[in-house]
Amino acid sequence: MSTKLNLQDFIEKVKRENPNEPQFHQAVHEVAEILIPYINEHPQYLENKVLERLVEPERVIQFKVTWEDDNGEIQINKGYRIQMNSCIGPYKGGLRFHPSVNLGILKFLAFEQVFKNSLTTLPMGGGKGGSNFDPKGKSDREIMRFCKAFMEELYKHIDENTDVPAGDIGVGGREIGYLFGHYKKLRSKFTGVLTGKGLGFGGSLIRPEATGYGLLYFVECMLKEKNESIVGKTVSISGSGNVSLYAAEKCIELGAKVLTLSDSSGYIYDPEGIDAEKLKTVFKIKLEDYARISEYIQYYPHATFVAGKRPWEVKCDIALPNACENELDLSDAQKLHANGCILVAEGANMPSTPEAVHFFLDNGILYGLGKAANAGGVATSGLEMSQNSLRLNWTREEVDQRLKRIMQDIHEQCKQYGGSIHNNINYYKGANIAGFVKVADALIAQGF
Ligand code: NDP
Ligand code: 2IT
Repeated sequence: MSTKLNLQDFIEKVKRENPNEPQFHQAVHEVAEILIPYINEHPQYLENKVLERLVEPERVIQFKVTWEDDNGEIQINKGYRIQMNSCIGPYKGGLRFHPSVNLGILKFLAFEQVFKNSLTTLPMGGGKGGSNFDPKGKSDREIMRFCKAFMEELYKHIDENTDVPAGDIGVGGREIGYLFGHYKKLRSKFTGVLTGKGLGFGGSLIRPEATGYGLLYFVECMLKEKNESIVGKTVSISGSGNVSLYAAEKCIELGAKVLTLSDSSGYIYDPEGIDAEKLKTVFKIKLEDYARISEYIQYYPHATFVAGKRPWEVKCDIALPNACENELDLSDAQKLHANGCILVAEGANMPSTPEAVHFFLDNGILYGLGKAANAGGVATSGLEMSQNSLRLNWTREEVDQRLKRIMQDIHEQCKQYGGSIHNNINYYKGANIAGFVKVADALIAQGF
């Protein structure tokens, strides 16, 4: 008979064994507070020490990235790949290029990815990687030289059946192109080793849009459950990157009114709504000019730019935190609630602090956590892998339909495992348990 797990003891041990990794501790705590009561009632998970095994990465790769900037100066960065868990498929997860990147941040992201990928219903394990390289202000050639130098080491550890990276913050289509080109050169192999590739060389239609679109498909499911519709709802979005822009596009298409977008300098507020025409301008600002979101008010002077603030003070029906971890804290959650917000769904990974999460749950705000709500991105990466294996390209409609079905399926899993809290589906509980069960059963079946 195994001793039951105790949350406090478990977290203390994780902290002791993984010092100085606060984001990893936070991600583990979120999962453990839901899973430990469940595991204590299911002896097979307890006896097989499944949770203890899941918090330990299968492999951590850290390497040096040396590259030359445009002034001929040598630059040195840290590169990483966390191969977290492969029991349901090859490691799968993005690469993040951002100055804040460190081991603890990537371990939190890799840990989340294991559960998220399991929820997608596709055969993908979990991983994450990246570098503390800062892409801001770098020339195109510098980005290319950095990507080549990064792949110079990473290529030894990845292939289409082992580990398949993709994009995340600071890594989009341009970077994936350079990384792919160099992998091909080093291995003399054209293979689906990365996802998010260009359409002409193995990429999938809808992959760029998938996280944002998937988020809105999930929001639609959440609202439908409450006999509500998104038509006419006001939406605050943070971020102005890949996830935010396509989330905004889908909001507009579905008939909602998008009020805000942001970046690390502040947010723009357009009281008339950012419509399809204005969003085209934002795409130009971000994806062609690589400029700041504050540029928006040069084009639309009736809008305001609020420097150094986050958009959660704006009155809205729906909030979509789509930028980065811990960007929405308790006071933001309280402001949203006081302003009548009914739903929060996370395009970003762990954007709400634990206090904010519990505030949503305790105050009847519909809360779609990232693991479930933003899984459309990696799900469509999974569909890109399938197409690469088949050596086929599916149509836009086909991929979009599959994405929609996957998001509905994730919603069903949350419903099945989550039960309800304050008359809402408890997505927090449901997503964590549903994601866990599939991985845990596979782990046990494969021995130790
Ligand atoms: P991008 O690099 O395309 O955009 C990131 C956006 O977030 C930018 O607007 C950026 O502003 C802002 N941002 C980043 N760091 C901070 C910060 N510390 N404070 C305030 N704003 C910040 O990344 P993505 O859109 O791809 O990723 C956004 C989030 O979604 C991340 O949490 C990522 O892990 C998650 N995600 C991404 C998926 C994908 O497929 N790309 C899939 C699932 C989740 P600035 O330019 O000023 O830095
Ligand atoms: O956080 C995420 O799910 C991603 N950045 C997407 C990963 C992927 O492999 O497409």
